[in-house]
Amino acid sequence: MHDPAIPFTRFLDPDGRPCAALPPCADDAELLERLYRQMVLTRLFDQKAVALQRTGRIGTFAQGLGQEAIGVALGAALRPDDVLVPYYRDTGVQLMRGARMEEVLLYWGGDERGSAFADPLAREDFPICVPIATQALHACGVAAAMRIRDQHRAVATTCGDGATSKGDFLEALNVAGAWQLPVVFIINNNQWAISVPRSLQCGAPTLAQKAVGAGIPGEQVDGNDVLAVYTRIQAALERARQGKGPTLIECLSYRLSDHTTADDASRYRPNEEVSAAWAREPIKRLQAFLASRGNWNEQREQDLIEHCQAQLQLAVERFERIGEPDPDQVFEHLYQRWPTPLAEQREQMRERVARRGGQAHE
Ligand SMILES: Cc1ncc(C[n+]2csc(CCOP(=O)(O)OP(=O)(O)O)c2C)c(N)n1
Ligand SMILES: [Mg+2]
Repeated sequence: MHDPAIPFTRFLDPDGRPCAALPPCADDAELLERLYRQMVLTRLFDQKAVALQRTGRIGTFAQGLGQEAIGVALGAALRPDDVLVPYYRDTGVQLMRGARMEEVLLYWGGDERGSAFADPLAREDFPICVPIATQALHACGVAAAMRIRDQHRAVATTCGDGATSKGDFLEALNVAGAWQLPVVFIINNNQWAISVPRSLQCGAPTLAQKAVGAGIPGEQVDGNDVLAVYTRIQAALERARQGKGPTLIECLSYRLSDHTTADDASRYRPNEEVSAAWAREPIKRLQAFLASRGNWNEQREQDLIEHCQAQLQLAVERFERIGEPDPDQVFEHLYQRWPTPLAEQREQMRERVARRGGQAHE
């Protein structure tokens, strides 16, 4: 839904045809190709991750099927020294920030090492946040630190439509507005919060207008139009870096997949709604636009898919070669001063591990 007081941006219609005056980035063929390639890689990564979950090699996984434009646009708009504070449906942007595919798989395999990004670019980014909306406040903390240090950097934080109903989200908007923090809130409105539809989530026509009460500009973009998402996020990040304050951007998209691999959306979601949403998905849209300008064809598509599959295969092999974590790690980074009962538990665990010949699992 829209609201006359809330700006809405879309440049490409669902068939990839321009429906408004195009922004300068539409002529940047290199950028558009990069966005396209990353969206395809994200989608293929998702497919691979689901296959790994189905064969018991990783745990629960949250796909971003249909929402690839949001993460990829954000990844392209962020500068190396900005900070990303993501939620769990953010593989697209994480990969662009330098998180390695095997790290993302490690994380979803329940291994903390997946959040210790090796790439220096991603090192200051936060790990995936599963507790709904709490990351919005962490993002404000980071943004406040940047302000205090007088740095010209920005923080981007993401969340779902459901997360906007949480107190944490509203408190974060409030403090961001009160302190004029360099933070950009990006809502991935995929229309569902597990089985709760957007229509039941909130009485306001848009989620973007929640910004108004906090004194923050709020706007909507077509989250399936990567040009719109990129243009508006880039402007908001630049505003934040220049000390002009926070922005809230609601990206309208659709969750084409189940909520996670632990969900079966066919139990609560009409098939017709899902098929209608497929007609608006972001990859086909950018592909059609690129093709209309002579910048994409069937051969390039096939080459890209083969290239991505080969990259994925190598990442899975690296992931499977990584040994088990040191069991001691479950006790680390929890307390500044070590509590005695935990010391006993750690000793007991070490003895058991030693009895099993160094294997944490039997
Ligand atoms: C504090 C908290 N409460 C409940 C949950 C369980 N939970 C996981 S995902 C989810 C729905 C979130 O929906 P939305 O914010 O729209 O994000 P989406 O998954 O659709 O991207 C809920 C309630 C949780 N992870 N954390
Ligand atoms: Mg949602």
